[in-house]
Amino acid sequence: MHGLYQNTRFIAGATNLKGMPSDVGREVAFAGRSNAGKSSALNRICHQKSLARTSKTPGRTQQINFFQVTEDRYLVDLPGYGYARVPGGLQREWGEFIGRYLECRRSLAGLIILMDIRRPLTTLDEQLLQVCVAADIPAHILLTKADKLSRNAAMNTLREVKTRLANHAYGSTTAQCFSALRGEGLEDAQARLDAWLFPENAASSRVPLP
Ligand SMILES: Nc1nc2c(ncn2[C@@H]2O[C@H](COP(=O)(O)OP(=O)(O)OP(=O)(O)O)[C@@H](O)[C@H]2O)c(=O)[nH]1
Ligand SMILES: [Mg+2]
Repeated sequence: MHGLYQNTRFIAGATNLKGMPSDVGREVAFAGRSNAGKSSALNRICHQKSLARTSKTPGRTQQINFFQVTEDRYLVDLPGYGYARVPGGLQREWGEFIGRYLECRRSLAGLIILMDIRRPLTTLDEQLLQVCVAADIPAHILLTKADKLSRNAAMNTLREVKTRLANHAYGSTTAQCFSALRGEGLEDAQARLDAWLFPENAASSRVPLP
């Protein structure tokens, strides 16, 4: 049982940088294409059904939503990118907004990038990885909806993604399979969040036992 995230609650939605909660403490943001499964992953990780709104209609989350885990630790649901039916001008605005958020936000400890396991590492995903490298933000990829593939196929995709990351100088970016539906990969994802949000706990758990 993992209790750290289950009391997470929505605290603010922002459509511009000024509307964001003050930049203190630590936060981890969830980014990815529209419909990649960001909100579903957040809900699963927090053991709540409707903390973040999920939808069959892509482009549903159109603002940056902040969720408070504990006093000054947050999870952040970013608007999805790459939804074709959003007009170009608006897409650019979102891109700029997210870009500025990634570059300016001092409390951002890491980025979870979600990709549908059937369509990983699109051009837009790679652009996001480049921003992470340039801004020195650690990134971890969840290959979502892993339940849509056989275990073998999922593992093959994961291996290919890791090879591509290494070949593209995103070598420090880690990746795993994930299913919000089945809970696959939940513990690994939580461990990654723990390390970014609660480094003090990680440090103490590394103390060797006598
Ligand atoms: N089979 C399966 N479906 C999933 C999984 N995760 C999400 N989905 C479905 O994918 C769709 C999109 O999920 P969301 O969590 O709303 O995706 P999102 O990335 O937050 O989407 P936007 O906010 O619109 O950018 C919904 O119909 C979900 O039920 C999963 O692990 N397995
Ligand atoms: Mg969403």
